[in-house]
Amino acid sequence: MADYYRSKNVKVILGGVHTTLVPEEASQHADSIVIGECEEVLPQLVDDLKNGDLKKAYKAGSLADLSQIPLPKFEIINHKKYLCHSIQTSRGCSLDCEFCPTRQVFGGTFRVKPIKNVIAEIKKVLEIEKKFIFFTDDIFGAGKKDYILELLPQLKKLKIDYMLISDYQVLDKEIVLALARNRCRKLCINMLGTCLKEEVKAIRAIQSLGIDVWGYFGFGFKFQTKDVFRRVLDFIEESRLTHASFAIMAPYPNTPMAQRLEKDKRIFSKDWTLYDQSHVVFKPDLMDVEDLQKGFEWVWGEKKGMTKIPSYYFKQKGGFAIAIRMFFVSIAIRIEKLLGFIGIKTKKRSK
Ligand code: B12
Ligand code: SF4
Repeated sequence: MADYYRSKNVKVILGGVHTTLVPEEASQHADSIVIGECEEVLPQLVDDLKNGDLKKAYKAGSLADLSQIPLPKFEIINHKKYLCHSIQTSRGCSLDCEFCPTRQVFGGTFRVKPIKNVIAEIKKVLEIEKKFIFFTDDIFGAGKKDYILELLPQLKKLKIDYMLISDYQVLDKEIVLALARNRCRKLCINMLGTCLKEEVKAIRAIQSLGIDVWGYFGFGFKFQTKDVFRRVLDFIEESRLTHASFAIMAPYPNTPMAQRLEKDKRIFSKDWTLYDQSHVVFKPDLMDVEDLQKGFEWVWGEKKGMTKIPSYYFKQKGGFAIAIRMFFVSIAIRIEKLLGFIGIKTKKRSK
């Protein structure tokens, strides 16, 4: 696409995760690239563009200070086309997954946006349209409990329904209860296909507090054998997940996973169009390439119905429905002991 536009004399500037991972390659298809976060360098880039002095590459001297990022111009988005508003509260992550490509973009640190800025952003999108909020953080709060516990009650005051992505490694009883008390409606949990009994119990406990749980399953981990697909299906049934999504792990360039597999000469394709998490591009540890590809396709086929997300999933609930739900939550909170299962340490994601 970049080559096409350049052939029509349109200036092409590339940025984002892929460009940051392989800047030399991206550079061959662009007039200029931005490596890493763009906030610090964007004003200079625009000036240079105006003055006909565009540099080949821009890279910020430091990670962005999230307290200085301006309020986004949400009004220029065509909101009718989206089921929910996307809001970001943090950048980076406190975990250390071998396959993760975002470390290079956001550094190895976890940074949060000041709560007053998050609230200002939410108020602004609500002025446009009152609808469901999706927190697009890698891992909401990443275990920064004081931040989470201060933010959540403020979300409740705004009367919004919201969903977020998290991981067993950073969830604990206190956080889950706070989510339930403060109108979190959906919790997407990264799943390694370990399918432990403790995970089923944790999911059922969260559901009993009125939070709908979605599972994001990854395939191709070191410890997985070809029976993982059947086990994941049984796990979904047992834990009564309402929605699941499946991905084949991809060794994105320059990640620790890619370096390890590269060393063992196990990556057999560098065709980036296959790095969509639906194709196997490396030789897995405990199964054949074909087992992984076929197993992944089989799981999607079996769970076709539940992988579609109906738009009513995101409808903001009315006052009466919320009152009823909070009544049940207050009862459910008495069964707090169930939540002892949260915080389970699953096998390290890189294994
Ligand atoms: C939220 C999210 C989603 C949401 C998006 C919802 C929404 N409404 O936005 C959903 C769940 C839909 C999703 C789906 C998928 N996602 Co996703 N997602 C993310 C997540 C967690 C946050 C994205 C985000 O908002 N980042 C915040 C912004 C500020 O960061 P940024 O985009 O990198 O932009 C900064 C810089 O990179 C740069 N920049 C970015 N673009 C550009 C462009 C220019 C011109 C310039 C100058 C600068 C620049 O400046 C920005 C500000 O500093 C990221 C992880 C992450 N932390 O980025 C994964 C991530 C982007 N997703 C990923 C993947 C693989 C997918 C899926 C393919 C998964 C799947 N198998 O289905 C799909 C693809 C969907 C699609 N059609 O593209 C991978 C991508 C890996 C890669 N090498 O590209 C990531 C990195 C997750 C991971 N840890 O592996 N995703
Ligand atoms: S949970 Fe893992 S994959 Fe996700 S951002 Fe953190 S380190 Fe990366």
